[in-house]
Amino acid sequence: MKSLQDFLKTGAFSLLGLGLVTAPAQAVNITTSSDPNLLVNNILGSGITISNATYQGAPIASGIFTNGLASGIGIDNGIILTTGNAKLASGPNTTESASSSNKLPGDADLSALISGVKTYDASVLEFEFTSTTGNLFFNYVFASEEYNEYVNSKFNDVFGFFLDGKNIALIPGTNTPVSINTVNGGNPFGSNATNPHLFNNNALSDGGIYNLQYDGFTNVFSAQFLGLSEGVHRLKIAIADVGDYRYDSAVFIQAGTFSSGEPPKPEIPEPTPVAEPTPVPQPEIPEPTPVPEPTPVPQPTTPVPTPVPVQQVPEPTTIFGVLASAALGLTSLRKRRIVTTKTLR
Ligand SMILES: [Ca+2]
Ligand SMILES: [Ca+2]
Ligand SMILES: [Ca+2]
Repeated sequence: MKSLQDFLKTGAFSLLGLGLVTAPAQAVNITTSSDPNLLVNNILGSGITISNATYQGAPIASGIFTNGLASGIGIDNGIILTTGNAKLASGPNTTESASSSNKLPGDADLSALISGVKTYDASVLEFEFTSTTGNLFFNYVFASEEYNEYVNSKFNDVFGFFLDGKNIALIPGTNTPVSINTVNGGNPFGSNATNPHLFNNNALSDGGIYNLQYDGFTNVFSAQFLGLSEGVHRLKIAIADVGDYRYDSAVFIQAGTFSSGEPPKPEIPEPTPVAEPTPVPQPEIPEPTPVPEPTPVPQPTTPVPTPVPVQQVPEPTTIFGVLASAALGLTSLRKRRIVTTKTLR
């Protein structure tokens, strides 16, 4: 038997997908692209040389983003890889089920990270690189529409940065992969949370405040590896839906931070909520001056004499009056008949 969550997943539909909701001015701007060299060159920083880039996934699932700081994700520009349609990332948050089912397969490496559940709609960017220092760093944010209602469920959308086959997308200071079930605010929001200090809630029903479609996202994390051996290494950036094709997830990677030295932290602000709009000052409307009550005119004290009642003389009844009344009565009857006939028809 299907669980309630399965039912809700398949029964729900995306208003955006049906074109019933038009998102207003975008906060984060997305230009979709599946050109692997364009994507890799965007994140390329100092001390790294890149070659043999490939992209596998839906053309609409990845691209370039700009204006990310205004949306509150903490990274201003870079590349985005999603499990659906990258353009759905733009705020405001209009639904808790923004989805694009691209009907593409998952990824074996990602499936291995979350054993037992199938992956779908994978987007994979792979390339080879060398590092002048033997170290590797880059900054990223993971976001998902699966928050908060599918936290701690099997719909645990997954991503990974596989450095020579080993995932380095880990919660800082741990060996735990970053995912919905390892970084969240709980389900329901506020209970049974995991690493909530690393999570930013944006779910509509739980008081989301960011100008972003995804219902939740992580802080800015730094992926890193120190002490690479000399020579060419391989990085595979991959993200996929888990359990079904629905409810997009995304990974944002900061432009220019894929480098051999640690990117400067102070330049990466923590996500900040979208500022409240400044209220437009209202013109001062003066209070109306009250109109003084009129002074009552004193009534004369002399009593008015009561008029003598006049006897009512009845109008004389004439033959013409009788005829006229009869004619009017006939007219009224005809009108009613007509009306009645129309009603019956
Ligand atoms: Ca949403
Ligand atoms: Ca999908
Ligand atoms: Ca999903």
